[in-house]
Amino acid sequence: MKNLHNDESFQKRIDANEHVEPRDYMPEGYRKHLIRQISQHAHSEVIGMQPEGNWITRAPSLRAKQILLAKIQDEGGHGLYLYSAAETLGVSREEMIEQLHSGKAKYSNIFNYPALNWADIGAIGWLVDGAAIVNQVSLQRTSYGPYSRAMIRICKEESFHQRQGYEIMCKMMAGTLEQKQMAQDAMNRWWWPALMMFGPHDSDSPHTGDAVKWKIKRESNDTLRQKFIDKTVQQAELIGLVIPDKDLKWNAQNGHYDHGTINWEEFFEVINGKGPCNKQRLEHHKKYHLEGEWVREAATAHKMKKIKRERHHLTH
Ligand code: FAQ
Repeated sequence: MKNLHNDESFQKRIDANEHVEPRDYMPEGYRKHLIRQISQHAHSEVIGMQPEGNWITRAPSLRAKQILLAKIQDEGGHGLYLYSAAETLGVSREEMIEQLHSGKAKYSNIFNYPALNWADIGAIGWLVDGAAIVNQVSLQRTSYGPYSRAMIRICKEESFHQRQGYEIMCKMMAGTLEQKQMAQDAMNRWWWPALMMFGPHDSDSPHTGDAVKWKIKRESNDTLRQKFIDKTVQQAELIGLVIPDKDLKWNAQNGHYDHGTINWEEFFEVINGKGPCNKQRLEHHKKYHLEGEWVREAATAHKMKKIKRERHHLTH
């Protein structure tokens, strides 16, 4: 069945749960969808280093600093796996960065909010990585081979990140009244944007239809959001944090938590460039991208020399 060049045989492969590999036939829409999603995912990992990077020098202990440093380095690595996975679809790293800088490519809404104090580092690890991992565990079974394999590696590291954040929240909730208030305040600010990370409701998500048909998405935005809510509410209760949603309640009939209305107006403003930190995040990325140009040049020159040397060995 492999490599038959038409959309019907492609869909048969998808229905049979086969992985699609870079040289296999794929419909143009499938390729485009993946380039958009994987590059946005990669940009999110890299831009996501900024709110936390800001706290490396102010971590409250050497232990906390080492853990945070390792976590942020992991995020950079995740970005690299994902850029490489997207490159297998025929887009270059330069094009993807250019699309990020021009605003054509998005990155996750969540990284446009500020990390104001140490409790925010706990909330990011616990809620943001916690939401990311629910989505990424599902994406391990995505139909595109390189994306799926990148997700398997990423999930191993992401579960450590979630625990790092939850540990900070646990410590603060066992601390002074002021620390408890800081943790609750961080929870109040990060909860709703974390729910938005899963994207619009299924009924308002233009890409879900194709994504589910092609098994790029194995579960819908709402299904994943619900999974995240169900497991996180219990973790919050365990340490005495209150979920900032007066409509949140256990629904014994369907075995899930019902939640209040998400502010989609805020979501669309943020993803369309009008969040609290959009400008700052992009300017920072552009500045350091420019400053790193000599590194890229040197690395490319080194690579070219190596290729020439290897060719020389082969032909002599
Ligand atoms: N933010 O039709 P759908 C992390 C856009 S990794 C911004 O539902 P789709 C690790 C969407 O692009 C976090 N935009 O779209 C970490 C589309 O607009 P477009 C990143 C969003 O693609 C932790 C429009 O809305 N993870 O955090 C968002 O089928 C800590 C309509 O939406 C991923 O990217 C959003 N949240 O589903 C790092 C996971 N949601 O492109 C550092 C992979 C939707 O047409 C520190 N991505 N939009 O202009 C996905 O699973 C999917 O792309 C969704 C969106 C679920 C995000």
